[in-house]
Amino acid sequence: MGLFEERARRTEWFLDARFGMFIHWGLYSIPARGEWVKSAEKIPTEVYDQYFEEFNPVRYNPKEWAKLAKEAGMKYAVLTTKHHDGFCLFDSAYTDYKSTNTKCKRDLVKEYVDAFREEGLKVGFYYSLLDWHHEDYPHYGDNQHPMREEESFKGAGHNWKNYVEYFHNQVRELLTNYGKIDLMWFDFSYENKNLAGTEFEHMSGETWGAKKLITMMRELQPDIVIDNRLGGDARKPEPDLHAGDFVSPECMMPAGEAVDVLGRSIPWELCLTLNENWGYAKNKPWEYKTTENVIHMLVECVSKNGNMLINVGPNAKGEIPKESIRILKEIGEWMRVNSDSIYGCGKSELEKPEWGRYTQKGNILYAHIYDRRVGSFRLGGLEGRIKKARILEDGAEVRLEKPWNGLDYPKDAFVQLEIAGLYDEKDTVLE
Ligand code: JFZ
Repeated sequence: MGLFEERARRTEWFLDARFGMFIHWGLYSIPARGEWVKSAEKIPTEVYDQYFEEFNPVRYNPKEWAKLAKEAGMKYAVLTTKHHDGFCLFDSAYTDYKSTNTKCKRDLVKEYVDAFREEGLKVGFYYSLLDWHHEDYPHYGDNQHPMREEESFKGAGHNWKNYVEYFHNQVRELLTNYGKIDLMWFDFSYENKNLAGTEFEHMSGETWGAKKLITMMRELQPDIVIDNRLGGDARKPEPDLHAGDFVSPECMMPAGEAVDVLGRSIPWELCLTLNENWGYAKNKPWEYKTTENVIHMLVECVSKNGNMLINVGPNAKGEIPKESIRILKEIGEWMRVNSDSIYGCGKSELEKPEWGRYTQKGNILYAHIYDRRVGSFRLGGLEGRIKKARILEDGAEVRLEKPWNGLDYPKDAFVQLEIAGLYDEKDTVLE
């Protein structure tokens, strides 16, 4: 099997799932100004260490997180096992900078894995390639580290090989000690100019020892789905070994589906904050996105063959913010009656309509109607092809008017159209 086919096989559940929970949690939940706070405010290590001394999430109960994710209709989750600050939420043998050495003494990753598994959700790990704590990670003159005045990468005397070995070892731990792991989310590759501005550091691909890393990972967890932030080209007909199984657009909605150079669809996932912060931040209620907005973005992703990962940033006590809980529960209410138009669905063969979005699964076309029209509702390009039309939420019949194929519909109704005559029985594969 070629790498393209292997990717397709591995990502089958992922494409079916469409919707997951991202969890950014770590020491930075204490200052509550986002996960970049150490770098953004140039906080010296000794000062940041006070959060390590203090960390004690007494109300951490991942079973509640898992229940919430499930209630929202999410099918998988991704937790920051280590973010850029280097703090590990798991009991690693390779560092002291870990949750089991804080007041709480708990392996937070283990409890997360057990809780989400129990709810039947797929389990993923986020792991930061950057590490502002490890002494061999180059703390050079870029915006990745608080000590911007420090020496450049090449001159600094950091033992890069040590760091690579360290993080490979940690990935091995993560993929050995916690049972089956469904997804790995590395973050991130970049190009960096040294202080003198004379050289570029390619913090990507083989700089991370990517091929060796991936080979090890595939041995430990043959089915694991991996993101594309190790670098590598996912768009080649035969994608790079370290290109990953899905692409992760830069926190923005792509214009259309992701395709390789041959025009074949590539799995992708949009990650999204509810409040402009990944790590916990004290947000005002009005800084949150609206539920409707988030649902529309989920639909938009699916209408472009993509997934959506919604972020929550639990606080220092281990609780997901109330506003996030409210939004996720409201999404759950919508999903309870409309998830048929999300799971296993993808891009429709029809153009984006002016009144909303289409998603499609086989010969069922889901019309996500956002705008009320004047008079009856006109569908373009479907004349004579609709066998029947139903409201997805309650199964109610929607009257079809000819010759216009106009529909009477309530605003925000989701009309399930079954299209007749498009495919014959044998030919159900969409292109
Ligand atoms: C990264 C992290 O720096 C951030 O803290 C958060 O974890 C987010 C999910 O991932 O942020 C990025 C990384 C890469 C890009 C954008 C944001 N990018 O490729 O443009």
